[in-house]
Amino acid sequence: MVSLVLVLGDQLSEGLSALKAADKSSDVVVMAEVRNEATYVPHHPKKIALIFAAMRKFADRLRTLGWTVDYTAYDATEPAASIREALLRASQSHGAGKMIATRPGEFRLIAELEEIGVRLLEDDRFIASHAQFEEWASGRKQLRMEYFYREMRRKTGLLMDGDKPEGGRWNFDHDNRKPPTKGMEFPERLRTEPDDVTRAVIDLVAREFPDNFGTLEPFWFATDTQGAHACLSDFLDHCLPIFGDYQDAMLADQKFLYHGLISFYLNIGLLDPLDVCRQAEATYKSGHAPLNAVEGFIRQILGWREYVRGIYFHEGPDYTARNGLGHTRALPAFFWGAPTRMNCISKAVAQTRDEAYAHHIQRLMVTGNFALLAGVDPGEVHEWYLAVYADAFEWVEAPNTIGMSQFADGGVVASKPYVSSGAYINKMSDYCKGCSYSVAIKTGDKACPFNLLYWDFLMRHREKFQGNPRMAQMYRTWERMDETRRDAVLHDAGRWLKRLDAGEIV
Ligand code: FAD
Ligand code: DLZ
Ligand code: SF4
Repeated sequence: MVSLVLVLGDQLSEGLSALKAADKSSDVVVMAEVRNEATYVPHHPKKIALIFAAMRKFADRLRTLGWTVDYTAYDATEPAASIREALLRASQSHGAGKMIATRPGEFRLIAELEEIGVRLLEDDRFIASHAQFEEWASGRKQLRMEYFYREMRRKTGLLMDGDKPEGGRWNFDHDNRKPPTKGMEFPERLRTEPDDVTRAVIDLVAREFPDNFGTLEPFWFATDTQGAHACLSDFLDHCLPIFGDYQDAMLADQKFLYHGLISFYLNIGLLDPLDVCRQAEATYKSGHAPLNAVEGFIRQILGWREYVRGIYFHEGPDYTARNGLGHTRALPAFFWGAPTRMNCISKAVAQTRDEAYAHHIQRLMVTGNFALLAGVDPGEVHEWYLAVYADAFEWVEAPNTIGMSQFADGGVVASKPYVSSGAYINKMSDYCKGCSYSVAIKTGDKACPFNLLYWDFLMRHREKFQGNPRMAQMYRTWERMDETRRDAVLHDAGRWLKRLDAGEIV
């Protein structure tokens, strides 16, 4: 009897476990562009276009490999409601018995498939299996990425010199994270011109999702494996050697700096994480890129990416609802492009709108830092990140947002909240130069809001954090401050937040 093999929009890998378990001579692959997936958050138009175009090309690729593919394109007048509906329809029309799929990266969809009896197979496109993560996590009080990463280095042998880390250290961040300097040169990044398939999808997305936040064109993403590999090679050749040095730098007119621009390809299955790490390691071995850069880059994938995936499944379906700091403020309208006088936010949001991309420090220390300092409801912050970035799928986005950025999981991912005043943003970027606030001013109307909110946050959560050894220094600094100054800071922070809540342009 025919079996159906579901392939989701972020499962576009020829080696997918569900495909490996099926028989191309008798089974039918089901792929569907559906309303529920396209609308569970208001995805950035570039993200929808990337996924639909890559799905269509992957379906064609499977056909050339001999598979029968039942593909439902997004029908403007009557889109299939859900993956479940598409599967049930296909099951009827093919008289299928069993349905199999690779386990989705989101609990919502796992439940939807389990309800209709789809057999779920492990997603083995990761370097660590669930069992390996659980084995590592078991019995540990704290699940810190750094220790997981070391274990992954040992397991894979990446950047290992026997049983020792290459270069004598596990982590070369000490040599990384420099502020931007004058005269830095940036390579032109490879952009992929849309072909006819992608062009048709762009037209569809423009028609069907006209009100979603985000600029659809120019559309520059690769939409197949070959194109994604070309982008990876371009990065390895031209950017990786300098990747580590300026990993945390931010520049208003340089959106990509030396970053990989590969998360969206990895997350939809066009690139394989272990292969990417091995290619990066080869650039070190050939002498093309230094160890600090290559180690830093490999850590992001072998360490952070694998770790957050482990955390999402380890913590369970209630993770996205956590709100450990009890934050309730509504997400300000400037996250959706309304005007703000804060140049750093304005630039990071504009870049997000235009590219469906922002690099890690923009996400963590600008938008994320602001939301945390201002006490925004982490559920709203989570939905925003899930919507606006082309690489956003819940398994990777939620631990980064709920955990690392908003500290809403009570410290599972981060040992202390990632908060900073304007000084950090000023050190790492050129945003403050063009801002109508002054980063050097600590109180009053001209004061950088990050300066005000930083202390306001620390005081609001004093009980929780003042005993944290990593935060003790901040509380000591506050204690040393003159009392009149302290009162002024808290007063001005309260006033600023009131203006924010009243909808004033702040
Ligand atoms: P590079 O800086 O070149 O890094 C190389 C690769 O390492 C990335 O492609 C990515 O696959 C991996 N990586 C780096 N950092 C992380 C991390 N913290 N977690 C997981 N993988 C990482 N990343 C996503 O892929 N999807 C998301 O939805 C997502 N949401 C985030 C939300 C917040 C609040 C924060 C702070 C970070 C988030 N990240 C997310 C992590 C990180 O910002 C992106 O992976 C990175 O910016 C992607 O750009 P790049 O390919 O140029 O990365
Ligand atoms: C993100 C997304 C979008 C926009 N559309 C589809 C779709 O129409 N069909 C599909 O199979 N997958 C889509 N996806 C990806 C899914 O939302 C993703 O598989 C789940 O969130 C699990 O990670
Ligand atoms: Fe952002 Fe403050 Fe700098 Fe303005 S002064 S860009 S608000 S950090």
